[in-house]
Amino acid sequence: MKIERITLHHISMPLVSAFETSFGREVERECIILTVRSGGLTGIGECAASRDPGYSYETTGTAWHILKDFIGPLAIGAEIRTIQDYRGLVDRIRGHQLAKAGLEMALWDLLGKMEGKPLREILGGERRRVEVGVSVGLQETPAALVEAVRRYVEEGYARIKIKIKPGRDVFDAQAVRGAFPTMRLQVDANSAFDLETATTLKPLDELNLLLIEQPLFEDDIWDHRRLQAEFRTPICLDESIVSPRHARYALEMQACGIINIKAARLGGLSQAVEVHDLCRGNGMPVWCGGMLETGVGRASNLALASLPGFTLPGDISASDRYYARDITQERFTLGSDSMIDVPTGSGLGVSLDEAALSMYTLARESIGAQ
Ligand code: OSB
Ligand code: MG
Repeated sequence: MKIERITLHHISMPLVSAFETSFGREVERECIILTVRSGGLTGIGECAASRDPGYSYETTGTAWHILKDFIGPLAIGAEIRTIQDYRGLVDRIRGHQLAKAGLEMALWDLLGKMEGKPLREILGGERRRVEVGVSVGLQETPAALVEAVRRYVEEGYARIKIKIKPGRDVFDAQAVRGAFPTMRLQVDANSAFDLETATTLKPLDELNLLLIEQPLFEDDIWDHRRLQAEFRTPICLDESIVSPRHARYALEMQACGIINIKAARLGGLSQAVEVHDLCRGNGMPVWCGGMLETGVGRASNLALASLPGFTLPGDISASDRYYARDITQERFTLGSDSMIDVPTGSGLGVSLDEAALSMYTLARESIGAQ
């Protein structure tokens, strides 16, 4: 396919409730929606960079710049037959994984539409429904957290993740565990601790948690290896795994017991599948993380999570956990057994609700043919 035109939409969507982590509090979620035209078809992608450089150094501002001034111009007019052709083009751009992943998603959508196949099938996914959980942000008090968790449990979520930070860690987790003694529970620190402060987390080892996600620095795999040696509970890496190489380092160092796979953080679905394959071949369980995606990114996450190595529930909640009105016509709902159906239409299997998209759009810009 020849990429004729790429349009970037910088959007800001109100979350149904504020989402607070160790790196900040989001009331509105910003991201970039990409539409890519080729041969009469339009592919849709989502770049998960958010307003602030909290989770990642990338922001909507840096991703806009990299997409508009570097990735876009490389892709426009290029003959892209496979996703590997696209990877060859963007490999010379250092870093900026979220930006690269955004356009790659739109290309997968286009490829799927050209072939008339759902993304699940192209990626080699086997499941038609995937098991999911919900990621619950920091709340005012442990009691409020327990109440928030209770609401999600009543909605049918069978796996809960709570965010922790120094001072809001063991006590919060104990409160939730006390209220839900057998529920599948995990915690996520988003890099808020160091080796020294992480010693205070030791009581978490008594709470029968599925995993402790990214306690230490995002660029540090070695200290996670040292911490893992002190904990029975599996450490799970999120921020640290920005490429298949980093996944190999983590495996070789035994720095973690589990890896959170996010296509966005890995620079695209193709590298997410590579990490999946590597982990599967080495007996390392993986699960699909989330970035508060719109229906576009959620469709991509569901297709990815249908691959056989995803043996733990993903952070892929129903649309109404995030947004009152999403930008896709399709809405994802929680089914029985804490599962969500994987889309079956060609490509991502979702279409844009243009009115909603324009309502949330702060800026729009196109490059390429008219
Ligand atoms: O660390 O997993 C994370 C959201 C934004 C950025 C990073 C993370 C998260 C979440 C929410 O935990 C997952 C989701 O429901 O999309
Ligand atoms: Mg995380």
